[in-house]
Amino acid sequence: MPTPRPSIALIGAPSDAGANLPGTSLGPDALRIAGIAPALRARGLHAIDQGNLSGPGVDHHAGHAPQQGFRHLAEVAQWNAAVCGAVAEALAAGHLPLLLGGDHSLAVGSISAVARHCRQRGQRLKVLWLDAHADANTPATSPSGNLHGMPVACLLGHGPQGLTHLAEHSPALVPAQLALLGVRSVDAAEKRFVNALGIEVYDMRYIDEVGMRATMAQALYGVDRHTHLHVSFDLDCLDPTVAPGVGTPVRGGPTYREIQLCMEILADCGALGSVDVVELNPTRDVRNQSAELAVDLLESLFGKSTLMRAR
Ligand code: 6HN
Ligand code: MN
Ligand code: MN
Ligand code: MN
Repeated sequence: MPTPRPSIALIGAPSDAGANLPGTSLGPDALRIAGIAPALRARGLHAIDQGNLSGPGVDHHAGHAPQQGFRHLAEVAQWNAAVCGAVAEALAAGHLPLLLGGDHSLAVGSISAVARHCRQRGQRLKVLWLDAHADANTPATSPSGNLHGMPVACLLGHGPQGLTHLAEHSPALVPAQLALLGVRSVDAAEKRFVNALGIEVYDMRYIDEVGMRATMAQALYGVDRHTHLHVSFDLDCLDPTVAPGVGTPVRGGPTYREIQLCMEILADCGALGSVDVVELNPTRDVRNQSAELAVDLLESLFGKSTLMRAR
């Protein structure tokens, strides 16, 4: 018997408070213009667009230096509290939350809510972090003070109280619940942190050497249909030749076909429970192509297959 497919709650979080540049605040609407809700509905899914959350704006042009290692911490914490609340509500209503970012710091709020939900139900949780970066800086190591470079550390309990205790229990995650994929730009201290904590990393060298299929088999080892799989998809994971619309592009990412295969394999595992799509910066994009690509890849993540024959 096929498992019933939950309704998808689209939650817009138009913030750039954690980013290096202004512009990710335009991300949710660019994804809507690229047709995210109708694309999911065309797959027979029930997609409910809950509109945008509200939160404080920041003035990136003011050139504020980091304070105690952070830029815009109060604003980022406020956005994350709103995201955490909205994702928790969606999960409680039985929906599959799809967070439309916004910068990647917002994943602290969404994953804190997901982790609490799983903890309460005794459900196994796996978080797959698709990103060019490790996002594992702490205020002591961050070269920029930008909070989108710190969510992994915050989720593991290393960060400011306003981001480590969003859903009471801290740390939200233990390292074994997390795998990073697509990584190719890591700061020196960040690398030490990731290795010291023993976080699973499938970097681009690994993907080049073993291929996406074997990489995904490793990354999904132990994930079954009873697991809650959270996919935190930073669009800068993709090669900038296919997805230029991001604030921190890094060359040498997966090709269109490689990331599509990744999405198809994720769909096949049948464990998808929540998703973030973040770091889309329409001011850096070309004719909304990165938003359209994100929609295309989300269709694959939600089960659209390029297979000709049933397996
Ligand atoms: N992202 N490691 C750099 C920093 O400033 O900490 C870049 C972070 C980019 C974060 O793309 O979500
Ligand atoms: Mn400022
Ligand atoms: Mn990121
Ligand atoms: Mn990134």
